[in-house]
Amino acid sequence: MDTTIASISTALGSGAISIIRLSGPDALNIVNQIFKGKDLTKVESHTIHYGRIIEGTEQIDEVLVMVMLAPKTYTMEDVVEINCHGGIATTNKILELVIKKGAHLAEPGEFTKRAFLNGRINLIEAESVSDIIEAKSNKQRTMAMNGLNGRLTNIVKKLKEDILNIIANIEVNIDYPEYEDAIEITPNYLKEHLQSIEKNMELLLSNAKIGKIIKSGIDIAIIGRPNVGKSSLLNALLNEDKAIVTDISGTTRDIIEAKMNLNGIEINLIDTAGIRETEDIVEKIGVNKSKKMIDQADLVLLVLNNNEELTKEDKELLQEIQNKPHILFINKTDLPNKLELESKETIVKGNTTNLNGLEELKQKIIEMYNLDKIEEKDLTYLSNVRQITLVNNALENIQTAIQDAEKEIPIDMLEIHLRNAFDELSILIGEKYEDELVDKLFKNFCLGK
Ligand SMILES: Nc1nc2c(ncn2[C@@H]2O[C@H](COP(=O)(O)OP(=O)(O)OP(=O)(O)O)[C@@H](O)[C@H]2O)c(=O)[nH]1
Ligand SMILES: [Mg+2]
Repeated sequence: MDTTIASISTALGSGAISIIRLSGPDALNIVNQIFKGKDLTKVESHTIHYGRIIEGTEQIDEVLVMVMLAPKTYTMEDVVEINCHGGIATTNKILELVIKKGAHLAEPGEFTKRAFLNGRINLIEAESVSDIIEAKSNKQRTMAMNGLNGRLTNIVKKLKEDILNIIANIEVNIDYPEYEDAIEITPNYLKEHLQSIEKNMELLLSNAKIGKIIKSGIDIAIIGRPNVGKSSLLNALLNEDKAIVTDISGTTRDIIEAKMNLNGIEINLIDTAGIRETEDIVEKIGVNKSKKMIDQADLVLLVLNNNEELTKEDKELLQEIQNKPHILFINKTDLPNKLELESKETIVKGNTTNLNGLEELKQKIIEMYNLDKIEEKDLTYLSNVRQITLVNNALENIQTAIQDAEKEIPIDMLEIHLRNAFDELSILIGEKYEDELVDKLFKNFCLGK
């Protein structure tokens, strides 16, 4: 980290202003060489200066330069930000100049990585920075902010503290058995305290499901035989003519995706090719994609035709979705009923001709995922697979320790699992880390952050 890095921090394109950011020991010197205005090495920290960027005698742009000296900066290093006119040519030109003067082109996420490595933010907070940038809805933004402002970190730290307390008491019991005022670690004491930690971890994990919904939305695959009205349903839900609808079986050949919003949650609707045996090569590929979607989607919306008797294909599909979260939509209720279905499943009846049953369908989805109960205020959730996996690992260790306590296994053996759980949570916050993993994590960030 003794190098000075530089990058364009704003989105590239036409805009009023672009920012080129530098961080590192030479940031000031580098910018000073191409800046005509005040001597930047002599100005106070956290000040802004008007001047011109020059290359030899040529003026490149009229700019404002922000000088922020270590350690009170984003990276805890000297940071200089050049605010120039927006647009690709000027912004790239200034970046090129600072690179010529010795700055290294920053990798994606490298500024935030430095903020982490220099101890200004922990890993949860660093990941939240990326989430804030990616946030497209208010709920996503609030959730990311609760990662950045330390709410999620505090929950994890409290868990760590609880585990550490038990470890400390075990140590005292082992090392100083003669101390009478030490808490005696009985299997019951352990069970009681570990179960409370277990409960809190389980809560964190079950809430993570809400977190995933807020962050990635819900993928709903519309599945069914040809001609039952899948594409019509997609169009009706979107209130737009997105997919081609005809009375020819096998109209939809490929996956068609579209987004709608339910209670502030993004719903990714996926219309698929009608599933049937076919010799048509193109249709066959489509049918295979549809089948794959049954596995991949969060929820399957199986469409049946009210105006036809249940076919062999319908029955196979009903069988296939048994172990997936699903809703049955019985379409074409404007036509005479011929379908008989013995089922206790979640069924919604309606039709896309008069748009009957669509509100009920939306309501079912809302109920299924408790979308009406997601509070805007307290959205403190684990926000990615890394975080969920680590809490899961910690939980497994706690559960093993509980079983050990029940079997009255010696406490020094049991303590190993508590230390493992503690370590997993340390990795979660980034108090313990491997360089390679951290490198990988920040590579997913956008450039300039
Ligand atoms: N009467 C009636 N006809 C409908 C309804 N929904 C769809 N249809 C008609 O059913 C036919 C097939 O509709 P699509 O939406 O293309 O069916 P699909 O399931 O997407 O068919 P594939 O793409 O071939 O798998 C069209 O002629 C639609 O107009 C409905 O609710 N009532
Ligand atoms: Mg279709």
